[in-house]
Amino acid sequence: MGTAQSVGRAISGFFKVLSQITRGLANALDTAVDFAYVKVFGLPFIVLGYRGTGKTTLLARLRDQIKNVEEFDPDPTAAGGDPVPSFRAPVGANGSDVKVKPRRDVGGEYSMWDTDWLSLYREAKPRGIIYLIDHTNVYQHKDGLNYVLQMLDEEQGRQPIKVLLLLVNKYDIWADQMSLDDILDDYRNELRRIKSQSERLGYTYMIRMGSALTGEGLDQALIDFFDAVRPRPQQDQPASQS
Ligand SMILES: Nc1nc2c(ncn2[C@@H]2O[C@H](COP(=O)(O)OP(=O)(O)OP(=O)(O)O)[C@@H](O)[C@H]2O)c(=O)[nH]1
Ligand SMILES: [Mg+2]
Repeated sequence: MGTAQSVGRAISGFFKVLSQITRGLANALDTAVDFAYVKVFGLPFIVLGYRGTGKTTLLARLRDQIKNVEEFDPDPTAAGGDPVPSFRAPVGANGSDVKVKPRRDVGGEYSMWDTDWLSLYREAKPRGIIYLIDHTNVYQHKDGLNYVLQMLDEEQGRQPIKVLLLLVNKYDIWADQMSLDDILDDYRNELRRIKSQSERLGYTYMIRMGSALTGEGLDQALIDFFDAVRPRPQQDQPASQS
């Protein structure tokens, strides 16, 4: 009886060790595959926000397609959105080039949230989301943001994000009349919701301001965002907690 028990214990101990080794290997492999994948295909991220907040402008700015700020005036993005190829942008540490993969530029109209936003989120499997607001249309921005937070809750098991950047755009327009805090004052509930969700789902959130049109204030925000999105090479990984 005693022998059978100790054999049983030894066997279960053996399997425990084996499963730990397997889990460790799987994690290491995941990280390596992830790292290689992102290097080849680009960092998956998406840009969302209500109608007219500057999504198309931000993507154009990242792609260095804005030659003349005065003349840049994009049409509202139509239902279905526009495909965006992966491209290299100077958003790495010290402004080095990084390949990024936004996949599609979607419109911000209400009717597009449950269609274009959700399908983009599911297809792109983004590691990061940039949610744009500006100094106007508080209710619409709140609605859109709550839609995104709800979506993250509902889809969580499927594809967790690593970072959410709330970017208060059009800094060049409002900087003279108000501060970032003035604008954020209207979003107190949403900010609370983001904070608690980020802790629950394990992502980082950042709140920044800038101008997608002129590029003012944008560089560091984007560098920080993509740094948080980027998978770490093996040696950068924090020591395993298990
Ligand atoms: N002054 C200023 N104007 C901006 C900025 N970003 C965008 N705009 C302007 O805001 C308007 C809407 O910009 P878009 O980039 O088309 O906005 P969008 O979010 O793509 O809009 P939809 O596709 O309709 O949802 C355009 O006239 C832009 O030139 C900015 O940082 N500063
Ligand atoms: Mg657009």
